[in-house]
Amino acid sequence: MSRNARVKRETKETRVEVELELDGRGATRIDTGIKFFDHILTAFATHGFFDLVVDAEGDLSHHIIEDTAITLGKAFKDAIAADRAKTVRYGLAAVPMDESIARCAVDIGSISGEGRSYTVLELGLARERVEDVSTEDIPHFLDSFASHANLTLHIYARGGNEHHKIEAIFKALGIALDKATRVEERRIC
Ligand SMILES: [Mn+2]
Repeated sequence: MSRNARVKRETKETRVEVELELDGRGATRIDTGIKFFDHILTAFATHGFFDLVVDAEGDLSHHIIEDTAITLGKAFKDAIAADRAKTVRYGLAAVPMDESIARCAVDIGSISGEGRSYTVLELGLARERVEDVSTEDIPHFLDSFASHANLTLHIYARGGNEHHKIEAIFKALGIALDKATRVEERRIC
């Protein structure tokens, strides 16, 4: 069973290439030109034990983040759809980072089906910017990712430091997706 995907997406605004191996070791090569975005994508892949290559460039950071979400979502959909029959389906994670905590629940049950996804986000983000990322691009990334991967995603976060909160969100997402995509031999239907 080979669960990987390679997706390229090119528009007038951006060019994004994603290579994803679900059964990886958390090896990453990520370059979007946006330092904090690279940091949280690396945390996502490292803690989800995905091998992940992301190569992205574009005109504006909003476009790069949005189009990376779309491309990564499609890569997940393709990689999981290759063999979903025995996956666990649900994944949960709660990740603390000092004073912050992020809780994430995912359902990949409809990932190989038709266009059914749902996103619920209560992130409590207050500041306008974190490092070199506009805070509003974080929920936008998560929503775009979930809808293009066709998954149901709930994320709830609280804390006092926005960097900690967002980093915990991406780690929790990686861990929850790792659990949901794990193969369970006991499953017979
Ligand atoms: Mn950090």
